[in-house]
Amino acid sequence: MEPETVLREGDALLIVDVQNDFCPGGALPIEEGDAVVTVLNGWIAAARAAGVPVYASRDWHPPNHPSFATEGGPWPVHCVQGTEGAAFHPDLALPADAVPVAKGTRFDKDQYSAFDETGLSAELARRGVRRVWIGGLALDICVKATALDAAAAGIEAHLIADASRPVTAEGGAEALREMAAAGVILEEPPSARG
Ligand code: VGL
Ligand code: ZN
Repeated sequence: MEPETVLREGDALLIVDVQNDFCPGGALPIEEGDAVVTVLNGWIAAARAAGVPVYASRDWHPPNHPSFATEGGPWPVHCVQGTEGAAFHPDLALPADAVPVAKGTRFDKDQYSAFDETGLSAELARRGVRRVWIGGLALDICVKATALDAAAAGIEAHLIADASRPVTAEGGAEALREMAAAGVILEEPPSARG
C-alpha cells in the first residue's frame, strides 16, 4: 500500500512514540527505531495532501514514574517530561497542526496505549474518524496496545508494518499475531509482496 493512494476522508494517521529515547543513543533504544522516521514522513506528506489529521502520541512520564527500574518498574528511566529524550525525533516532519497525545503521565500506573484514559477515542469520533493508520515505537509494547484499543473501540485499525520496530524480535512476531487475531489489518510495504 502506498500512502498517497489509500488515505481519504474519515482517516487519521496515528504516530506512536517516535521519541529520542526509543531511538539508537536514547535511554530505551530500539534497534533501527529511527528507521521509522523516513517511512512515516511519507505518510505525513500523504496525510497533509489528503486533509487527513495527524496525531502523535508521546510517552510523557513524570520523574519517578512507577514504570522506571528506580521505582521497581520494568524499564530504565525514559521519556521524562520536558527532557531531550522525550522530544519527538528531530527528523520527524510533524505538521504544525499535528495533535500531540500525552500518555504515561499518570503517577500511579503506566499507560501503553494512546487510548488509555486519554480521551482519544472520543476525539476521533468527534472528528468523524473511522479508520486509523498506525506506526511508530515500539511494535510489541505501545504500538500493539494502541492498535488493539483502536480495534476494540470499533475503529478500523491498519498497522503500517514498515513504520514500526519492536523491542525484541520475538515480541514483535507475537504482537503481529495478536493484532491480526484482533482484526487489525497489517499493511506490508510494496517491496514485501511477492
Ligand atoms: C514504550 C516501554 C516503556 C513504548 C513506552 O512506547 O513502546 N515502551 N514505555
Ligand atoms: Zn514509558
